[in-house]
Amino acid sequence: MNIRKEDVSKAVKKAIDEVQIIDLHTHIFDLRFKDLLLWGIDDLLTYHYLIAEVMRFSDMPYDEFWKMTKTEQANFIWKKLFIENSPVSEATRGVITVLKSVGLDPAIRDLESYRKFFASKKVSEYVDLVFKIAKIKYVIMTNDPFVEDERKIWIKNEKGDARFKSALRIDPLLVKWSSSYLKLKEWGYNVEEKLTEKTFSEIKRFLSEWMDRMNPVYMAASLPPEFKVPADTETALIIENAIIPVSYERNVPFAMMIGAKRLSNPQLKLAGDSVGKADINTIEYMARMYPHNKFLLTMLSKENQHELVVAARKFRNIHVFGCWWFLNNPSIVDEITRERMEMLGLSFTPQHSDARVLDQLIYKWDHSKKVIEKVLMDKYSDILEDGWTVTDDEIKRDVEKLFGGEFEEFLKRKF
Ligand code: FIX
Ligand code: ZN
Repeated sequence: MNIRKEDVSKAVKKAIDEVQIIDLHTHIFDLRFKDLLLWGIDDLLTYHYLIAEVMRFSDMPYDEFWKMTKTEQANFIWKKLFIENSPVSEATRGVITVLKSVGLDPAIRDLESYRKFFASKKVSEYVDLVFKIAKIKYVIMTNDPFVEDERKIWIKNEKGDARFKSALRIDPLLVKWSSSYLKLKEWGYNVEEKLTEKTFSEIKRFLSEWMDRMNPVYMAASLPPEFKVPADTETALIIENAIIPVSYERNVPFAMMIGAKRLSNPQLKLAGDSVGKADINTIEYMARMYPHNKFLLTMLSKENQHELVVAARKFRNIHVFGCWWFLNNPSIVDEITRERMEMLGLSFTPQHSDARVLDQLIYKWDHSKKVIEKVLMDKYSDILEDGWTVTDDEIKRDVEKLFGGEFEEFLKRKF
């Protein structure tokens, strides 16, 4: 039934409330990976976003911070960011949203009682609870075969949890070839540092074998602002001679996450990465040169967003996803989502969570959904104003596309 103009907000809210989300990019793991799955209050508080924030309120030497245990770090962060200051940043607000959503009272501000709550939970039940609260259909993990703790679990070939799909992460191949080739050699691949035809074909064999093992939804790499293809660099040569052909042959898209400036402040370790503007020409070159390949794309710099959307308009083999990392703040998600919808309609995925801690699925989706809801309401209102009509089913269809449906369609397409 057609929706009246005054009921559109209610209908959008309902559809967004009910949608089962496909989370395209996370750093969480299923239970096979044991301690690699982070969850609970201490992991929430020691999230690297909060480590970067807490150091701004302190002159503690970095080393001293890193020497503390996880509990001590969490105590320090709680005191500084939640007690001595109000938690108004997006990442601190996230902790409050999680506490409330799992039934705890943020107003009591009692870290020890929160700890008791999490200590009483069984992780398997907690996974179910978080998926239920956040309304997640499935998440896509980040799976790097160069990480020993992960690799040894994949080698066992145990059956996983269908709600956790994999993504074959290949940063080491692309950005650290001078050490990664030694690992490949150790694992029995006949490669040398010099990028010969034989080496490319062995890299392809490596990728294919890991695809057989992981059945990944896509291959992915996080790339620096200087990322450039074509170029006479190891990164560009490996992409054009190994990644692109395997990606095509296996119909597994290549996800490029571009603009991460690693270890800008090395003292902050994982929290020390920064952002830089990248060159959109590389993306257009790849989409144009390899029209039968599929690319998933997200860029970290706000300054790249407009040109990325334009590139996606020109090349249907690009699927834009997520407001990544420093962009995952309500004001920026609002602006970028409007920009994308105005130029791409519903042919993009507005958000992924990038959750590193299981519980973050709750807040990252809660906050993003509120923003996407507003954008969508405005867009429907504009067309209804001009005489268009929409039904509940159409709104539901559109919302499902934005929260993973269109991504799945993109995966099915063959260009
Ligand atoms: O490269 C990536 O996948 C980044 O998203 C992360 O490594 C980053 O540290 C992060 O957590 C961003 O949200
Ligand atoms: Zn990530």
